[in-house]
Amino acid sequence: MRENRIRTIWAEGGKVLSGWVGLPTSLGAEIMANQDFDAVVVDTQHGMIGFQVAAEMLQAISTTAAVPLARAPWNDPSSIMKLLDAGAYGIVCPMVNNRAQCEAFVGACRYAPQGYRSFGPARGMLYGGEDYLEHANDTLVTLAMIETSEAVEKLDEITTVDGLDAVFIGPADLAISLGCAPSMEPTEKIVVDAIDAIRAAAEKNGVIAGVYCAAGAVAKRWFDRGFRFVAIGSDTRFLASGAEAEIKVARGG
Ligand code: 3PY
Ligand code: MG
Repeated sequence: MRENRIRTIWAEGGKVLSGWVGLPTSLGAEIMANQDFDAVVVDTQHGMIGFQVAAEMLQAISTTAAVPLARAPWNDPSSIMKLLDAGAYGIVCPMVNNRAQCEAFVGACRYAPQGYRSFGPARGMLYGGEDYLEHANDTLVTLAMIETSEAVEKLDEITTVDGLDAVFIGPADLAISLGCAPSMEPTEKIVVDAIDAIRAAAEKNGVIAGVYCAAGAVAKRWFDRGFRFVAIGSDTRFLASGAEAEIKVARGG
């Protein structure tokens, strides 16, 4: 089976920088994947993306060295399994709040006996290879989003679930859940402390700590603080900020 570069980078002690796409376009996904990202996440939760377009976007990302990942719309086995069948090499799962939810998520990504994924990896096998069934459980990566106060209270039970590779912080939902305004780089002590606790629990229990952010400078700060999977969002923001910057220059402002 084709290697999952994310696993290789982690095994070497390295850091994974991921892109994040929410616009429903395979060409857009291909453009992002041709930049120097290690991976690109197709966001089917908040992106304007249905399943068919998501599958085409995964195909587009697969023409590059970036690892194709997807965020599921919810912790729902049917959408998780369809995204894996479409060739996602890992799943980011929103709102994983306790052990039972984490086990349900990880189990949906693994074939028996480790999980309960149903077999039919139509595109997964094209991308991964003929021996997909033998190696998928050890190749695909699972990233559980920690973005509620309940999840912060239950960090130990979540981060000790067998087969979980990483936790991934959604800073906006986490801030809201802790009574603060949503932010891509929260500064309130209660949220900063929660983020530190998530990273510490991940490290203690041998899973990778990841976080979403909206700027390269913030991504660098997270890497410096020990996070080993950072996603910079997103295609929509890059499009708007690129246009805004050029317009400002053109208008002499
Ligand atoms: C959050 O910040 O809540 C996210 O889910 C990032 O996409
Ligand atoms: Mg969120």
